[in-house]
Parts: sequence; structure tokens; C-alpha cells
Amino acid sequence: MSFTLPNLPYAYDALEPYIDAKTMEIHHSKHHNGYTNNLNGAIQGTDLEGKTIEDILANISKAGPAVRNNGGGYYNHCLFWEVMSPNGGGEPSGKLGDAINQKFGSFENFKTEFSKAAATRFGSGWAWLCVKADGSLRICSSPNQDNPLMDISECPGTPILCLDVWEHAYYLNYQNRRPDYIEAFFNVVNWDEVSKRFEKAN
Ligand code: MN3
Repeated sequence: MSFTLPNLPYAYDALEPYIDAKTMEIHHSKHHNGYTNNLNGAIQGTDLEGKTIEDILANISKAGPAVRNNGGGYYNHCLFWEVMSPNGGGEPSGKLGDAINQKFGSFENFKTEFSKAAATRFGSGWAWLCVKADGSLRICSSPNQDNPLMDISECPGTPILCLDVWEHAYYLNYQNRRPDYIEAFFNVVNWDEVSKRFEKAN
């Protein structure tokens, strides 16, 4: 079994004006496709072939840098596409809304903390909202293509929301204005999907 590039659940231009079509097309068809192909190449003929991506990430300390970088890149982008939607934005309700209010005090505080994690990640990386082993929420960021499912992660947990802050995710439209991209992202967050993932992780 090898990994395949998933289709986007919407058209390349569906997230405009917040994320432009050209960025989405290059990001999905070039970057994510590259991680997928390189992951397949890195595990071919090894004992990782046939394992799930979650299994591979949970034992990433035993793998080489090609599996770490491309396995992370494969997983992270799969999640990223799913947690955005042209019908997104607003605020979560239900159990996730309650959990966010309980942990962060308010949705606005949550947004501020998540945005800070994304803005202050030096260089390339990701911001995360995770469910910890005890069921509570946590915000963190990771470098490069690392993620909270990796056994080397400093913020282990089940990721339910992520934001790519590599320059390839925003530079065409936002140039060096990462904070503007982060602000725009909240208009396309698919809270229904994030809520589903929260309830599954609990
Ligand atoms: Mn990316």
C-alpha cells in the first residue's frame, strides 16, 4: 500500500478571497504531492511499507529525516484541507465550544492564543489545537513538518485544527504579512469538522 494525494474537498478557488486559487493549486498539486511521493519513496522496501500514517508518526524517532519530513508533510496537509471550508468561519458551538470557553475563557482568547502560536513560530512550521491524553485542549506550534502525533513531539496530543505557516502557504498573496494570513484563516475554519474530531478524540 502506498499513500495517495487526497482530492481537495472543494475547488482551488473556493477559499477566496482568504486563500487565493493559485496558492491552493501550487500548495496541493506541487507541495503536498511532493511530500506524498517522497514519503512513498522513503518507505518503499522498508518495514514501514503498509503501516498507517498514524503508526509511522507514532514511531518517528526510529525513522530517518526523509520519513519524518515527508510523513509529517503528508499527514499535516491532509488535515489542513479538511479543517477548512468555503462555508467555514464563525465560532464552534456544542461540546467543542464549551471546551474552548472552559480552557481559554472565551473564543476571542482562544483565537488570540492560537494566532500568537502561529505568528511566533520562527521560520517554517505549523500551529495546532490538540486534545491531550486527559481530554483537555492545548495550543502549540511545531517546526518544519513535525506534528503532535510524533513520539518526538514537545506537545503530544491528537490534532484537531492546524494552520500551515510555511511561506508557501501564504507568500503569493500576503508576502511577509503572516499575521494577515492568520487573521484571514479564521474565515475559512470548518468548525463542524473540528468539532467532529474533538468528539472522536474524547
Ligand atoms: Mn504546506
